[in-house]
Amino acid sequence: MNLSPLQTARYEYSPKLPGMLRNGISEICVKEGAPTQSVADQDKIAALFPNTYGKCEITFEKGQNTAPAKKQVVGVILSGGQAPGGHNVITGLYDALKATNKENVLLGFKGGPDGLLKNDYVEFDDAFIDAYRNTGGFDIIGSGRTKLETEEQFNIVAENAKKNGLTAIVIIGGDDSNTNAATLAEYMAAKGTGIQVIGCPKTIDGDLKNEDIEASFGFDTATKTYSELIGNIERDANSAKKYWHFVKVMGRSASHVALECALETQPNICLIGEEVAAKKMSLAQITNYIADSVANRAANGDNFGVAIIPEGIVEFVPEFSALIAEINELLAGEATDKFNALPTWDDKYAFIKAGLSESAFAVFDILPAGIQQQLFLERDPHGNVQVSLIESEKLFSELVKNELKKRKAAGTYNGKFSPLHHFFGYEGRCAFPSNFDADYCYSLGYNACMLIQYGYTGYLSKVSNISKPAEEWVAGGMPITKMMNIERRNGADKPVIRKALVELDGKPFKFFEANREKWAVETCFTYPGAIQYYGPSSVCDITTRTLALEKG
Ligand code: FBP
Repeated sequence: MNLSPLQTARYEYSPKLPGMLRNGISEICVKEGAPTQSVADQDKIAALFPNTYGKCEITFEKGQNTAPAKKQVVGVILSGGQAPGGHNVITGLYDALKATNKENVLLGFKGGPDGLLKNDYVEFDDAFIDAYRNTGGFDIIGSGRTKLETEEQFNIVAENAKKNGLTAIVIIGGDDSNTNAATLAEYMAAKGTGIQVIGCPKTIDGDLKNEDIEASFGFDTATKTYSELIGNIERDANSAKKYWHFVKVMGRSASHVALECALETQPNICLIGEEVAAKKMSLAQITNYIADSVANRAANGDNFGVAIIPEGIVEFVPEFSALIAEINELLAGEATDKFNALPTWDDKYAFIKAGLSESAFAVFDILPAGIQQQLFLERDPHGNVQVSLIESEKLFSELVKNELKKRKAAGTYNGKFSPLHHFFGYEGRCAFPSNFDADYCYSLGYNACMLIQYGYTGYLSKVSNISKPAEEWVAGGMPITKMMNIERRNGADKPVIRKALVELDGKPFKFFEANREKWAVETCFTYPGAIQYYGPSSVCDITTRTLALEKG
């Protein structure tokens, strides 16, 4: 393998563990806290998880390790979208297993949950693990999005687990994957398999957090990577003074990534989906909000700027979601074939006009032609519009352009508007983990081993107090059922981990809200620069602005 100088250097990096895990395995004891309850729907969740509900929160402390000495054979999977630090969860888990007992075994199941279903795995050894320490990506074993949720799938997983003598399974994933981890843990307990299941909180989207989980891993590195790029674009914009940059950033649904990047870079505009939904903002209102910034800056001679658009924005615009729901209905069943058979876009347009309600068509009609076609041409296998593929950065720049034309005609605007478009998503998901993510992930993996050794199941590996230096971090575990409630999914009530959206009364949003009026008109850009791995701790170990504001 050809190694870059940074990769070679990162192999040597020793991730920092929480203070209580630093004295060696024989010096880690466990303290049980109070029994827990789910965040809502307690009776229903308790009934669905009779074997794993209501368990105690646990914290590790310095003290004599009293866990039973038992050989562990652990299986691990990476599930869902890539997030920087996933490799370190595995290396932390491996190191802790080997430090506990050299005979312990770690199997990596390939391609996400599919690996467990197909019994496709690799056994890790030192050389294998060493090649992935402190590196980005999920290429160590790959990932996948298959959902583990049916009884039939659980039977297969249990069979394969038995075949390999597994004592525990570690699932590294987001809210859906950890919901499935809780269900699998319950299944394994109900069947008396003795196989424990532990989850680890991953996602760059930052929406797997709550009063127990302060941050999902990967959010720190991904937002730092996007913020570096946005800061560079801001500086280019401020140098050339001729472009408005519309930057879409990942985050399937929640706007945590957009908000964090805005806090890091102070752009002129940042849309927050949760606010758009709460205020029931229309496309016209959002367009006017951006156009006002463009016009006010133009009045000061600044015909340039930067706007951050969250990937999930359109689903939060009520009239847009209503339009999408109608399109999905319009093309249900055989209608899709009928639509596809129409020879020209004009014929298709007439079909759409006849099929949509007046209000939905009014929204459709103001969309740029490219977006209109995208809504009908790119659909998933069920015929639904693929909202994540909608180029919302182009949608809003086009709507703003049209609005500015009107203002020009009315004599209320006399600037120049040249938009450029960017989408930052995949660029950040496999970056070398920041020191924070390298340390946090290694600790989550190490901690997962401790939970296994002490016999826990249905727990999420938990490391808290993470806005402080690693020495002060607190390691432990939380029953996954504590984070669950009942939600409607695909027409049925399902127990799921509650997804965390941006809180409009939370400190990060409040800070943004208090400053954005000034940022919209003045040039207040800040330039975070590239992630630093070596140098003063005040530069290299800082975590996100979101976490710093949340934790005061
Ligand atoms: P997870 O929720 O699995 O962590 O993935 C999040 C994400 O990175 C989103 O930000 C993005 O919308 C999506 O994955 C992209 O998915 P894919 O990798 O399948 O294109």
